[in-house]
Amino acid sequence: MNIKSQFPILETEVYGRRLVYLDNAATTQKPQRVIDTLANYYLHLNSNIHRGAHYLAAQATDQFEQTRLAVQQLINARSNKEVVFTRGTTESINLVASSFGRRFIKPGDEVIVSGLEHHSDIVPWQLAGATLRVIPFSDEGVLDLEAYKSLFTERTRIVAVNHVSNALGTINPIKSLIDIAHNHNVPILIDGAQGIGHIKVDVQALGCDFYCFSGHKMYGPMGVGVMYGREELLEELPPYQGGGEMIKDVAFERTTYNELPFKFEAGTPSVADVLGLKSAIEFMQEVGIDEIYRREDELLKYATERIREVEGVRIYGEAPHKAGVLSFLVGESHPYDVGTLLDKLGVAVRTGHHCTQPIMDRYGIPGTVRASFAVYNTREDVDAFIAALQRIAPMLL
Ligand code: C6P
Repeated sequence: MNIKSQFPILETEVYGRRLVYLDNAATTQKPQRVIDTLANYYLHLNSNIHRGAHYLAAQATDQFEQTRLAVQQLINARSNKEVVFTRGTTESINLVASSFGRRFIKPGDEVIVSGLEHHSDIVPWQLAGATLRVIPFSDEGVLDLEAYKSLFTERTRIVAVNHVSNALGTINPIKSLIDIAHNHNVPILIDGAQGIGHIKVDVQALGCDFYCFSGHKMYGPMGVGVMYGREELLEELPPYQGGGEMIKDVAFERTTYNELPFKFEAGTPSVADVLGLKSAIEFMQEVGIDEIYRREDELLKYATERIREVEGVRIYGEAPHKAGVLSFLVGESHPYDVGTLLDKLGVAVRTGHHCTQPIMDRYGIPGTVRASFAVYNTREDVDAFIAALQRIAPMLL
């Protein structure tokens, strides 16, 4: 199967060179079928869902709910009531932190997060009024599980950790993290933004209470994400936002709420993007999630080996179990300079703190240059990236 040819944007030329797109942890590109689904929606289906008594509304509603079933199947959720559509991981975590927080977090209560979290799995818990207790990590980027066990107190209300670090690439041992939390009778949220597009996720086998992710990091559109929550817990939580769709009856004296998952889906959703997510899931399943992992793992190993040939390069994140993220610096140069020069040679990477300032503080650096892989990347992409780096590194040392 030719995977790359399904992504029209990868034919783009930048500064007269073939684009080498290695910024996949920021967002993946979209296959033609996802683009077609978006166009088809606005050409033939556009209508508001769950409300209209007309043909278009019925069709759009049906496809919207079919996507919920596709997500349920993808992550092996027990029920489709456990799949809540949001705008992305950020909104999914804010939903849980706000709603869970209102129900369970009092001033002085604690939330355990890891030192590897993205800001969107730190700030929402601070907004919820929690005191954060932080799982430390080693120089290689591996979480300290013994230290984790010692962080639980009688005030711990929830644990929130990511599946894969967007800055270092560490694949965290989430099954162990989940089991340890449950041994302490504490629920756990997994930020799956960098997990779901690369690794098989089975929420029942994992036993996690919440799993959050974004469509745009798994070949789907921007503007759609998922908050998976265990049904019993979701039943206990108050709604996040108020408005249309999330209610059963509204009166000025008292309002009752809709059943799951609609209780958490106030207002008109991004219907086209949700439908696009279904096409993205179909793409992933056609390639096979294990095959996606295998290809990216091979590329990561190849790129890691090759980048060591470049003088002055220091890698950040050398955990034994890593996803396709390669963070590095060149000598004492600023990551932004490296990124800008790579861009001029047609290579797209991300530079900066990657919304993980505590990680950068841990290493005492302002940021890194980050190359990140997706299933359509090839060894030729890695070769072009390394050749570009070989060219610019001597200018920066
Ligand atoms: N990381 C990156 O370049 P949103 O923006 O809501 O789709 O995802 C937020 C988010 C949450 N958790 C993790 C682990 C993430 O990596 C991200 C997004 C992008 O690394 C943009 S900062």
